Amino acid sequence: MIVAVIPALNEEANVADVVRGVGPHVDRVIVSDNGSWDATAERARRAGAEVVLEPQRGYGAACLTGIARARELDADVVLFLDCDGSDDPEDAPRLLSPILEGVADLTLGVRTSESTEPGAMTPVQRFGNWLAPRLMHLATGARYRDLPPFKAIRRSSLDLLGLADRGYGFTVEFLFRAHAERLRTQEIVVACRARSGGKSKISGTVRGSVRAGGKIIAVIARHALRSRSRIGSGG
Ligand SMILES: Nc1nc2c(ncn2[C@@H]2O[C@H](COP(=O)(O)OP(=O)(O)OP(=O)(O)O)[C@@H](O)[C@H]2O)c(=O)[nH]1
Ligand SMILES: [Mg+2]
Repeated sequence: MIVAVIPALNEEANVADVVRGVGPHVDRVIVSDNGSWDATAERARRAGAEVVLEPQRGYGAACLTGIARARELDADVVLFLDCDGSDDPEDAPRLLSPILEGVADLTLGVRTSESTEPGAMTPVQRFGNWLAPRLMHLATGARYRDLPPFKAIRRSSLDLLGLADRGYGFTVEFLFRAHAERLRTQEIVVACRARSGGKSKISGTVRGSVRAGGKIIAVIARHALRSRSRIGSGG
């Protein structure tokens, strides 16, 4: 069974389109509602999703609660995408097929400058998405091109990762753990569109960018120290 997990915080303007867009490509759609105070949950249900509630704020917290539900449903493959309309659900089959064909455990939707709609990312966001993979490479040798919200993973591989970051460090932890577990990974270029409605929570505000950037750098530094100490101890 293929389950889509969509973290959502106040995405009433976008959730129905995202759910309806991805629905035909998966067996179940889970919207992980991060305590929205708008009509996100109701619109998600009406569009055909199952809604799980994660009252504690945080991108990672919302993703982890969605993962827990996917496990209960005994998903074989989990597809993650954002709820702001920036990921194009029509790219889902290209992310899913290497996993379904058995040639990859993880597929990452990479946003390149050519595949990104003008204005879809702020300069700060572009810089962050350029810098973070470079720091990650320096820290542990992991090579990635992006910090992708749109990705698919085999359930058995996801279970190996032991993910726990409840905030903006979620994606970085995901990638580091995938590298450590030597998952067969494919990076696949996907579209990045402008948020289709509603308000930006991270990159659109200075406070959000600083908080997310700081958290991402802290998680990278933690993994760098861990990988040094492993080298130092010969393991
Ligand atoms: N920022 C943020 N997003 C959350 C949270 N919980 C769930 N989300 C969802 O996570 C996804 C990514 O958040 P976005 O606000 O789009 O973050 P972004 O793509 O970095 O930046 P913008 O699109 O410019 O806001 C969206 O679907 C949000 O609704 C949370 O606590 N904080
Ligand atoms: Mg976004």
